[in-house]
Amino acid sequence: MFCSIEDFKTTFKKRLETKLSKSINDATNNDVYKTLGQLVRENVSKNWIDTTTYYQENKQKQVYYFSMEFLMGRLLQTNIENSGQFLIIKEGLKELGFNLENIFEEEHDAGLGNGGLGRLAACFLDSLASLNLPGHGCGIRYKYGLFEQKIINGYQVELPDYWLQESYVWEVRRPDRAVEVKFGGYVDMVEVDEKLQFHHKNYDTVLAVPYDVPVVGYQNETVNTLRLWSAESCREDFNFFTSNKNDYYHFLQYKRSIEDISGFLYPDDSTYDGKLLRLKQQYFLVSAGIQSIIKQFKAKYSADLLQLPEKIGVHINDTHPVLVIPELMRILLDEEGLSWEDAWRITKRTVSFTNHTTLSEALEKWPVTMVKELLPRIFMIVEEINERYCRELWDLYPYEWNKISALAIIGNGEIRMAHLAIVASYSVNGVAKIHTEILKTKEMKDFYKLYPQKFNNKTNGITHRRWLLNVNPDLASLITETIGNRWIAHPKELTNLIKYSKDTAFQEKVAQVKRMNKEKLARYIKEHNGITVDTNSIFDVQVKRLHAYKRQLLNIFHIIHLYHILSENPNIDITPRTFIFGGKAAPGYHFAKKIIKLINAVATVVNKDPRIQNKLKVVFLENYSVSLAEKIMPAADVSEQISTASKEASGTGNMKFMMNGAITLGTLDGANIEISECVGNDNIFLFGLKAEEVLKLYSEKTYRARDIYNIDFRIKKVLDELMGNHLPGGESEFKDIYYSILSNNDEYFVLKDFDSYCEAHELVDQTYRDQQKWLSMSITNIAHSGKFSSDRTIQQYATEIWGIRPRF
Ligand code: 26W
Repeated sequence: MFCSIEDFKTTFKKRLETKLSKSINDATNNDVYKTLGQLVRENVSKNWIDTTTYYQENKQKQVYYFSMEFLMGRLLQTNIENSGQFLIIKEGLKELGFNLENIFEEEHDAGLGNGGLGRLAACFLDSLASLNLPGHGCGIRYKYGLFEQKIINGYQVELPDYWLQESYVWEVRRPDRAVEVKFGGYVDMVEVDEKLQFHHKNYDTVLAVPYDVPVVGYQNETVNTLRLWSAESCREDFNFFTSNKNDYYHFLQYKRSIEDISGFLYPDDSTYDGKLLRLKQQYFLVSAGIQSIIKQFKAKYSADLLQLPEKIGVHINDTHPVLVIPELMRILLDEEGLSWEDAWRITKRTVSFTNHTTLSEALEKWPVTMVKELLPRIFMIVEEINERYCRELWDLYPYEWNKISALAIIGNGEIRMAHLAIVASYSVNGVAKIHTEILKTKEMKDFYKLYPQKFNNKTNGITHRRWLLNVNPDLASLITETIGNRWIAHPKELTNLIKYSKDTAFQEKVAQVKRMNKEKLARYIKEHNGITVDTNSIFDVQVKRLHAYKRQLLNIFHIIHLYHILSENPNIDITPRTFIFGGKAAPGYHFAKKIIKLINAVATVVNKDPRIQNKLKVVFLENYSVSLAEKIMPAADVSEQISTASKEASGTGNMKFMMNGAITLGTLDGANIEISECVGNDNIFLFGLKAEEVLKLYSEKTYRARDIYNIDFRIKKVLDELMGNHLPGGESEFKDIYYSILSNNDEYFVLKDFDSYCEAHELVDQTYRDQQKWLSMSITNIAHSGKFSSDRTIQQYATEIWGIRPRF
């Protein structure tokens, strides 16, 4: 730790000289970033070692959060703030001629996730460490993270994200902790002393090498670990080499195929795609993680594996790591020699599971043939779990074949991963109240009847340290000036702001901060999109993955409608708006990519039409990512959360916006419902069908999108625009969107909710004119956002699911 600015400056200059052979006068921002990153990591090392040693010596339970995705973003700012060295470093660098904010920009995002699920995992790690809780992440060190998005000619183009090009300052490679993961081959069964033994033979071995990243708690001396596994070929490859007739090229190909296992993150967000490489990735993560946990456990508790559930929790982030179940069983049965009954009891009491979606296309089902071939022993175990479980079902529901086969883990030649997760875990949770209710009453209804005690809700949260303290320092200081700094450790205390919601002096200060943040974002937009936006306009933002159910289409239809109104009547009195979009589409998701093109096409037309007189601007920000979100959230006035009710499990962007004073314009879906309960209906703009209404329309099949098209001339005009030749791209560019609405009957009720959405926008427009009212709404949102801190969420996981306690 640096004890003074002078101390920092001296150490920093010395390091720059020794590591990069540069003097301070020659150093670039990137040199400063690398040097500073190294120093900060070294500074947290002592606490990291102490925390790890404490966990090794102390016998308290620890949790491992298994996730295929950790969307960490940048770490320099968090690590500096959390280790309490911000002021010294900022001042020191300033004296050396550098601006710390610019240095942050040098860091490449660790984009090891797609969206909500991966970012949630990152927020959870921050809260675990900040609450001194013994919880660690276990993931994959993908060589390529989520693709980089470029917009060329209005279309999304994907480029590889080689985030490791310039070495990653936060990681420590630990080859001594590497483990072997086995794929393929066959299983030999032999009977020894009337007991069956299983010998896996002729397999391919992959070496899993861990790279540890410190997770620094907020000014509290706790540093937990995010362990990311990388696939490498191992020495035994030599056998391959010699047994394959010295075929060097073949050998290199084989090596490459092994390294490919941790080669890239699958860019699919919410659609399951049964690719063999993805299955390999899942087993690779799970096997490496569980082996290393068991090794550590045995070193600490000798061999009493019956104690495992009291000492270790394994949490699975959606079904992607669900193979932890058969893998743990395999180790307990085959390597540790436990009986099936003991192994099963231990496993069931160790694993807990979160579901993150009800979209049926996202539910993972792996073909039996694929699993059998790639993971022969794992398949046998899943089969045995299924058989025993089906026998129990038979006792409960004799002769009810249909019911039993619907509930089975294996059916129609597939393994249903969600079923396996529910049956073999002790806790199943949804991520917002409505989502958990839908799981209990609809998607997982029969399982809820079987195991009511397993189901519980844990409404998502976000770390207020990153999403308020770090990204919006002026708002954070204003809050501290007003109510003191206890909210940083106890975010619920933000409610103390409520009494200032109507205080005009405070309102003016909040407005001033928002104005400055908007100016900053406006500069970014000018620089990156070449568009000048009016900072007095309402910044109306929808940033998230592109998906039909999230209904970016509803938003852009409304913009086209506003454009029609304004172009017909340029003098109409509307509050100027800047509509900002951002988000990536999965590379194979044709429809989502068309929506990106449509947004950009509308932007081209609207932004340059003189009749609009700058009252409307449309901006699509390229490459939405954690670091871009950090620039957007503080500057937003309106947060668009407009999914078809019942479809968005929770949403977490909604919480980030709210915390920064944006007002939600949303449907009663996911966590919007809880946000509206907290702030009250006067402080949110709600519209659209409710979840029950949506579900009813689906089941009754009475909805006819074409009827709305025929009756509502505004909608007709908007849709016809898609088939006309006003928009760049020509007549056939948007026909798929047009037909998805009219021929495929508008699966997500865009037309049905259009009128109500327009009304809500009218209200936004009117309300914004009354700045006092608007600011009071904005402050009320900030004041209630503490409930959506991931500290609250993690506290609930810790006490209600995992049973772990803080170390201080
Ligand atoms: C296997 C393909 C696949 C990939 C990702 C299937 C499913 C997913 C995720 C479950 C999708 C996801 O990110 N879900 C989001 O999780 C967030 C955190 O809980 C929620 O806030 C979002 O509502 C939910 O869509």
